[in-house]
Amino acid sequence: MKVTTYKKALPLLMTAMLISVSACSSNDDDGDFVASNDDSGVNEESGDTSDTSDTSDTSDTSDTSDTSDTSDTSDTSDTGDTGDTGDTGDTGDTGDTGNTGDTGDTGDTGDTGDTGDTDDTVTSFAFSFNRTPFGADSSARIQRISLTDGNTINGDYPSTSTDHTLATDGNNIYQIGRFRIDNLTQFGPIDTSIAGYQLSLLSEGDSTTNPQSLVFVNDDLAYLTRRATDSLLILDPTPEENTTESLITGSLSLADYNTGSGDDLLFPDMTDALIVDNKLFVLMENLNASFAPENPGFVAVFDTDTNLEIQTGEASIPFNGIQLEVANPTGLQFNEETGMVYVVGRGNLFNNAQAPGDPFTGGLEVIDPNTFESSLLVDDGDADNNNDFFNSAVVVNNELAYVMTIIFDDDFNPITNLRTIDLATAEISEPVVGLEGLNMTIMAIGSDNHLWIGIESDAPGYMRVDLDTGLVAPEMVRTDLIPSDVVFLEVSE
Ligand SMILES: [Ca+2]
Ligand SMILES: [Ca+2]
Repeated sequence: MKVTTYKKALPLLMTAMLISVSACSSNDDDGDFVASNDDSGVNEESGDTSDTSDTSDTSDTSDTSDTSDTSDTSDTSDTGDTGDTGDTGDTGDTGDTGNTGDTGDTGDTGDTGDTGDTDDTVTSFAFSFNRTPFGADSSARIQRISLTDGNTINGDYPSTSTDHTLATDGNNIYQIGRFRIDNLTQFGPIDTSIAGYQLSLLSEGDSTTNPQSLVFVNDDLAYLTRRATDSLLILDPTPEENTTESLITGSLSLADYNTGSGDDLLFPDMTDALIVDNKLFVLMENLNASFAPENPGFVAVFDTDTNLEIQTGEASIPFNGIQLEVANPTGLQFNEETGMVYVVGRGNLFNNAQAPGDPFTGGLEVIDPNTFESSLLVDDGDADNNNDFFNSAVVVNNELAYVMTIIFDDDFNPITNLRTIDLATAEISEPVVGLEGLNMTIMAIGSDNHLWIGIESDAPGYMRVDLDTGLVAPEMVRTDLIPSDVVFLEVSE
C-alpha cells in the first residue's frame, strides 16, 4: 500500500520502513547463524558420543591379557579393534563390539553472525520547525536533529517567519509559507545553507491563498491544500524550470463545498491532506462566518490517476465527499497496521458563542479508505462529562491511541495533557505520568518508535514516549526554539 502524508502519518510510514529494514538485516544474520549452529552441533555431538562410548568399555572381555584392553577402541563407538598382543600371555581374544554411545547433547547456540555488508550509512534525522515566542520580531527556522547521534541538533536552516509548516517526500524537506507568505521552499537534508528552490504559489490577482498541507504521490505529482480559496493546487515538486509556472501544473475545485454567495461566500476551510493508494483525502473544517465550528466537517476524496472527485455516497447531495460526525476536524492520518484513516474533531474548543449548544462536538473518527464509511470511534464526551477537548491524536495500532487534550483557563491559557485511549473500550486515561503540566504544541511518531511531543517553555524541546513500553524518556531533546512542526527522514550516505 503506497502511502504518503504531509506530516503525521508519514512518520508512521517511516517507522514501518525502519522496522522492515532492520527485520531484513536480522534475517540475514539468522541465515548465517543457522549454518554455524549446525556445524557446532555436529562437532559437539561426536565429542559426546566418544565420551559416552567409554561406558561401552570392553576391556572386561579381554580375559587373558591386561594389554588387550579394548577401551581405546570405544573411541570410535563402533566395533572394537582387536587388542594388542600381550607381553607374556597368549594373544587376547578380540574384544566384543562396544555399545553404540549415547547421542550427544545438542550443541550450544552459535554466536550471532556478523551484520551483513551495507553500502550506505543510514542516518535518521528529525527536521523540526522551531519558532521564538510570538511577538513583533518573532522568527523561526528548521533545525535538524540527528537521532543517530543522540538526538542532537546538527544543522540550522535559514531563518524565516513563523507561519510555516513542513512536509517531506522522503528525499527533501519542503517549507510551506502560509498566510500572506504563499511560497514553497525546497531544502535538501544535508546542505542547510542552500534552498533547492523557493517559488511563489500565487497566481496573478491572488493576495493570499493561505497554503496549508503538501502531500506527494511521486517525484512529479503533489497536491497542496489552500485555506483561503476553494481550489487546491496540483504541483510538480521537481519542476523542470525554477518557475512558478513549472511548479504549478493544475488545480482541483472544491467549490461544491462553499457556503453562502456573493459577499457572504465562505470557502470550505481546507487544511490537512493525505494520500492512501491512489486516493487523495482533503480535510475541510467547514467553519461559519464567525470561524465557529457550527457544522460538521467534510473529507473530499479524489482519484489521483484521473484527478476526478470520487462520489463517496457518505454525504447528502450535492456533496460527493464524506460528511464527518465531528466538528472542527484536524489531524488526518493513515495507520498502516489498521489500514484505516483517522481524523480528530476538536469541537468548539474555544467556546465560540457563534456555535451554540454543547461545545464537545469532537472526538476520534475513523474512515474506511475503501468504502468511505466513517464512524465516531471515541467521543470527546459532553459539557458535564469529559477529559477536555481533543487537540490532536496519533493512532498507534488497533488497541492504542495517544490524544493531546486541551482546555483553557479563565485567562485563556491552554492546559494540555497527553492521555492514552484504549481503542477497544474507548476509555480515555488520566494524564500520562511524567508529562503533567507541560505546555504541549505538537506531536508525531518518530523514526525511533517514540512519540515526540513538542514542549513550549523557557527550555523548549521534545519529550518522548517509548511506544513499546509507554514510558516517558527521562531526558528531553533540547531545541533552541519552540517546536511547531516536525518531519522525520532517513538519509543514506
Ligand atoms: Ca518533475
Ligand atoms: Ca461529544
